[in-house]
Amino acid sequence: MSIDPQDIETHSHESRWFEPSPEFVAKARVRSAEEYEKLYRESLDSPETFWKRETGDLVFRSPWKELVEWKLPHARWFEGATLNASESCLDRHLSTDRKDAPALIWESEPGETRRMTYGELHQKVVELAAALRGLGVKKGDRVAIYMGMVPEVVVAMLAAARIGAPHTVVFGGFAAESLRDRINDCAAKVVLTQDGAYRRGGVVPLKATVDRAVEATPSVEKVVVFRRLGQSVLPIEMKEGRDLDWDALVKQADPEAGAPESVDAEHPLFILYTSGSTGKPKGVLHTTAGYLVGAHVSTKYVFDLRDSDVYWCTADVGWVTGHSYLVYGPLSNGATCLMYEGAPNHPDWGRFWQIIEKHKVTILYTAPTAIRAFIRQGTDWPKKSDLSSLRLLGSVGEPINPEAWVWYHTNIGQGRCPVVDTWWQTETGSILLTTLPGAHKMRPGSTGLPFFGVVPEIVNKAGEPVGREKGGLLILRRPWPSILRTVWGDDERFRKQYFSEIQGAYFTGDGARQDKDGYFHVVGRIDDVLNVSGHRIGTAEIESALVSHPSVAEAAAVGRPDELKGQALVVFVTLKPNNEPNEAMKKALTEHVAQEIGKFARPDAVRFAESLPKTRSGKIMRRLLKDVAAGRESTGDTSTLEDYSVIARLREED
Ligand code: 7RM
Repeated sequence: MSIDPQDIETHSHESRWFEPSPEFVAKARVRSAEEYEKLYRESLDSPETFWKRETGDLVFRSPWKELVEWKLPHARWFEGATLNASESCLDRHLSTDRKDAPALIWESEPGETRRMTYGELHQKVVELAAALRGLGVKKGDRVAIYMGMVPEVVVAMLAAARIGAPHTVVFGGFAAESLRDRINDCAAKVVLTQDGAYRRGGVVPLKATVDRAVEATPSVEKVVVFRRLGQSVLPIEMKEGRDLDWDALVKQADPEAGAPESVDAEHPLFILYTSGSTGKPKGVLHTTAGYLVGAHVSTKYVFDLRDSDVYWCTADVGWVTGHSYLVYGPLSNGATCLMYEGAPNHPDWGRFWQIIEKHKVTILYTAPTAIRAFIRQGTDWPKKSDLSSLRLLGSVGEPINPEAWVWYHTNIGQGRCPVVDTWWQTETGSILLTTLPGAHKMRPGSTGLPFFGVVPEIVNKAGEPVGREKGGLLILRRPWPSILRTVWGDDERFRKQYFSEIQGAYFTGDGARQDKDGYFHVVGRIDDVLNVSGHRIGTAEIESALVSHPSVAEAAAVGRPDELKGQALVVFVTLKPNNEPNEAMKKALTEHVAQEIGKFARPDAVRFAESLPKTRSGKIMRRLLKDVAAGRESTGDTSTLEDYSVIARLREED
């Protein structure tokens, strides 16, 4: 950690409350702050009772003997239980009405729709599981998945889980080298892919990328190819002896061989790679029972799911949000999930809203980066569609600035839908900080309160609580079921990264504060916290002040080494259309920040940018902007950067 986080200053003047509507509350699972408090207390004081009741529907083949064992830094949950995650997500619904209810409604980028009931999805998973067994994939072998957003990617994940083979999904935007490194790190035996996918009207050649990656992956024996586009749209080469056609393979398989493997609670379910600021990506390992319980219970309460809901999580399956809230959480709850193949602006910026109207989506879960992009395009787009089916909105991935929150609540939720701002990480596996939509009032920019079983605290470097209205490090005092178990192949890195900073606790890497009402505000990665003339301030605070200016669409704040001040404040700003990036604007924005936060936070430099460098899941990469601001080359992992030309352009403008 580069700075002493002791006194991150708190400058958000947000004090507004928004209440869920009485109609929403009346039907909600948890209807008041008191009810939440009771359940929360139970989850901490009588965890056995709490988790026994809340997991009753998950199908444990044998019950657990010990709820949790916490031998720092290793947690083990539900020891003694055996289960199969695909059985919990699929088989358990077959004896109910859900068998014929849609599990997936798929909207392709060109506009086709496919529906798959729980019965049909189950059938496909059984067949592929049998086929994988036929290829010699055994319990414990790793299966890599490099696909787009098609129902078959869900089939692939659940089929791997069915035979006890941990999957590693690699986002389809990664280049061959990144895919190769991830396959090699976990020594995957089989790669599941597809010929290509539609994206922004073009075609992404996934299979061709796999071809290049597997030139240097000795562990890979077979590549199974789903034909999404067909040979006439995107011709691909199939290598004799290595590459197999998905459909042909599945046809030959004996469905009898697709029975679920019984696995122990702590059996690995998946490895998901997440980039560190330096060094190679970390393979975050999640295990079966704890992860599934975390995803299942949080989905049920945070999204307050009903059988009548059409639930849409816009995240790609290549990210943890796609794993927990597109696949394991909603399917284990028997939900109907919408899945969209393409880009939010194809063929135009109205696409999301048309999809909501067309499929009568009731719950939308998306990211601040998308919301800010929509704001930039204006309110005319959502106005063109009927959004009256929506009843609940969610946000995840970054701090959402109050302006964007209110825009989302007003223009998409039409003032009617609660917004849950959910904080969590790849490592946490499931949502840990949030409001519950029918129980809590909401404060824009705040992620709310701890979810059941979660004990967050804000501390200084010595691990002492800093109290309310003070910034510090966000840590978690107790293990929760879906905590990562290790970094694949590097337990020492796991210990160092998460358990060496604060004695006896999990360190999130985030800076945060609790407001006077106890609501948590995450102000950004602690490495990004700025030290401006002795004042420590989270990037989110400055960015939020900038975005509250009517001309600003998006902003990123970083520090630049400065001999006099220690750190000079440099802000990168993307303007809304029809605004001139000139000196007058720079001055106006500088004054605006001084006004909103204080003179000490007046930026030393304002730089205009067409777009900001982001990860492929939409997070601003401040680390790279810091290098641009300091005029130095970037080192460290850039494989997650969405568009390298953004950085090149920023450097040119220097
Ligand atoms: C789910 C996901 C994790 C990091 C996390 C934070 C930031 C995520 C919020 C947020 C403020 C939120 N996993 N973050 N959600 N910050 N408010 N609601 O994003 O591993 O990719 O990223 O994202 O910094 O540590 S992740």
